[in-house]
Amino acid sequence: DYIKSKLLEIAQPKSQIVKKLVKEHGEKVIQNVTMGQVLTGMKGVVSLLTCTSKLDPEEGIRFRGYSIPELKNLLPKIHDEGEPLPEGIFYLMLTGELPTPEDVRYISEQWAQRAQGIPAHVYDVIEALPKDAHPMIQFNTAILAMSTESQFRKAYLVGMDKKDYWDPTYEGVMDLISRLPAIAAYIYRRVFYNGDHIEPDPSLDWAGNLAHMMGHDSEEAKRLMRLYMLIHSDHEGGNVSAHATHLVGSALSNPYYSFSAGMNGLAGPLHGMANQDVMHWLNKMKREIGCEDPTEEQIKKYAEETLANGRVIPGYGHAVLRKTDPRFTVQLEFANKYIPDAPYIKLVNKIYNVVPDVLGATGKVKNPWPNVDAISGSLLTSYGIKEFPIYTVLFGVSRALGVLTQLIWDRLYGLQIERPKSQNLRWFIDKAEE
Ligand code: NMX
Ligand code: MLT
Repeated sequence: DYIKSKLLEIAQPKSQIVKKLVKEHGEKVIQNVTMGQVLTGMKGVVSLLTCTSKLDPEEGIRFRGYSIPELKNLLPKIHDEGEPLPEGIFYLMLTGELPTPEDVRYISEQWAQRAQGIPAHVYDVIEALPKDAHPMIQFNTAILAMSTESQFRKAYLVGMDKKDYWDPTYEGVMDLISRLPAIAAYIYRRVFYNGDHIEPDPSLDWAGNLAHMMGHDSEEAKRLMRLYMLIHSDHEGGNVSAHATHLVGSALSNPYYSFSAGMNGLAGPLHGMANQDVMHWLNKMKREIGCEDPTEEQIKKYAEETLANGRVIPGYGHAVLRKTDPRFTVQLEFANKYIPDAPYIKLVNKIYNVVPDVLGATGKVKNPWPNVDAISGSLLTSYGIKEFPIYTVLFGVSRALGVLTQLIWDRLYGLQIERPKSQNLRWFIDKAEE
């Protein structure tokens, strides 16, 4: 595997730098941490080393320095008019370099081949769950069940030098990523299409194959899936799914355990499940107002009622971003280009005109602008993928690309177990009085 030798070459000097920083600058103070930060979710506390992507509050995400609009031009595509292949962003996050079309083809082939190795018991485990178990429960159970295949654990037991941990991690990550589309599609067809499953097409790319196995075989649906998989892939290291994956991985838990931890976090309504909740919020609004096309005035009133009832407006706000999420914008541009008249997209636009002011009027919401989830479900629905409970699973398939490349880098850097200090309430009260 030429990617492995390339990776080692790139990583060796970097891991030396990490060691040197710890040894020679370990005592350097890099930040003051306030009590408020600790008691409100550690926002802004620099406490992680992440190389795959970085989030600017105003500009949004950059993957290894490249913004989403830049990547739309720079990453290889199947069709000139199409969307970049997620294989390309995986390569970029892993190596820090832009891939050639050959690199992308190589990864596509690797994943198609590795995807054939899903053990039979994984499907048995899914089948043992009730059909109405949320797809995220089924997805995560399948991920854990796949950890019987972990090469990391086997190599660890044989007795492996620490400097080689990254190698079986890489193998596990490649296997796991390759298999997620088949697992997600299996759950989708099981829950929503009476278990009428569709075989993979190994000639297709990773995201195209996912759309195909879900039964959405048009070129348009595949194009949307490529975009979806690209933009959800990473959001620097501190978001719940990335941080949980990293934390559990720091105990040298294998990639399956680590990713499963991340997916448990993604299933929370303040994180990845918000994409499903947006659709519930929208549809409840239409039902309560009693029409398919509510006016901006009606939407405003409904949004105000949501807040008055002590609920959040899903799809809006962010812990880091302070402007409209570029992942929202790129989806809106896609929708305006291909399906400008879709009723859900019109509704998304109206909500965008109204909700920021409603949230701004509270005086407490730090970011009143839409995030990635404010539109992704409406876009999927408009392309015929109407089953909302699968949306967070799709987010999870994509998120694997970022959090698992970072897991490989955690091992390449030789990072230690994560173990921050906690204190009880007395300690904080005493600090306040000091
Ligand atoms: N609707 C209503 N209230 C909100 C919203 C919102 N969309 N966003 C923030 N607030 C409230 C928040 O609950 C908090 O209230 P309180 O002081 O009573 O606890 C207050 O505003 C200050 O919160 P912030 O500092 O602005 O936001 P925080 O960093 O704590 O949370 C989110 C960030 C994303 C969790 C929050 O904006 C939210 O709950 N949004 C809705 C859910 C959502 O869309 N999540 C998806 C995020 C993206 N993703 O895919 O992961
Ligand atoms: C994400 O994509 O992880 C979300 O926007 C949440 C975050 O960045 O905190």
